[in-house]
Amino acid sequence: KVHQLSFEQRLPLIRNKVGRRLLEIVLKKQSNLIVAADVTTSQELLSIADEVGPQICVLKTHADIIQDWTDSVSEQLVHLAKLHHFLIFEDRKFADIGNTVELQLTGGIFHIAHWADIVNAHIIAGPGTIEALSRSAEHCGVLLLAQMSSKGSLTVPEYTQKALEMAKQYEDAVFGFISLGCIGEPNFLYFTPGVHLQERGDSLGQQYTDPETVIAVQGSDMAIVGRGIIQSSDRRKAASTYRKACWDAYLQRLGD
Ligand code: 5FU
Repeated sequence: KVHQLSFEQRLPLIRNKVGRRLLEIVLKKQSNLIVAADVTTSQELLSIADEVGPQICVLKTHADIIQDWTDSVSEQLVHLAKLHHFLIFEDRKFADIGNTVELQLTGGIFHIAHWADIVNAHIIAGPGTIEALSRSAEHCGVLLLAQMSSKGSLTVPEYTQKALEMAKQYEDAVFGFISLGCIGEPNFLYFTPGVHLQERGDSLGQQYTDPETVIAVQGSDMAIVGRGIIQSSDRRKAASTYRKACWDAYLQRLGD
């Protein structure tokens, strides 16, 4: 199932306001590129945010791999997000019972709910996980993991279908999915990791697809690129190349 509605046409169909804000940014910057800033120091994280910021709609973080995380890091990140007009997606993949998720979201040393615009969750523990996210992070948008890019992933079609059903029950909070392409209706957005222009995979089960296949053929909306950009010697240039490849693939899908 591949949607040919434009982002302009889908914007009013999206119930969650972070999802709508994201599409406004996507349209304004002509960018459906998300960079996964998987580095281990706050200095690297902030310099990547500054370098690729103008090219992206979302910066995806894993706060728990930053060795020197403090509240000041999130403050500086939020500042850069405002400066370059992107949203921040903490890829924490919440997966526990609602009560624990609430504590993980607000407590610890990361205080994710204070600075993340987008968070995500596995559906393995049932709707309590999403209930907790929608209650304790009402200004956040939520993505559900419906499929994963890694080899041997257990997200069989029935599981993916369950993710869709759960999203429909929490449409005020959930505005999209982590999936390999379009798996449902146009009132949700589809985010795909495992995107690379050169590589086919890594030694730990990651599987890569190119932007054109992911967006134009498989019908995904947003491409998530980590090492394809992060490991480049010129990150600005790499981000600009990927932005264009992802946007052209979106235009190609509309034109098909
Ligand atoms: F949910 C998923 C998934 O199924 N595959 C992923 O690769 C998330 N990811 C994340 O996307 C992963 O945690 C990395 O942050 C990023 C991919 O990075 P890469 O360097 O482009 O492989």
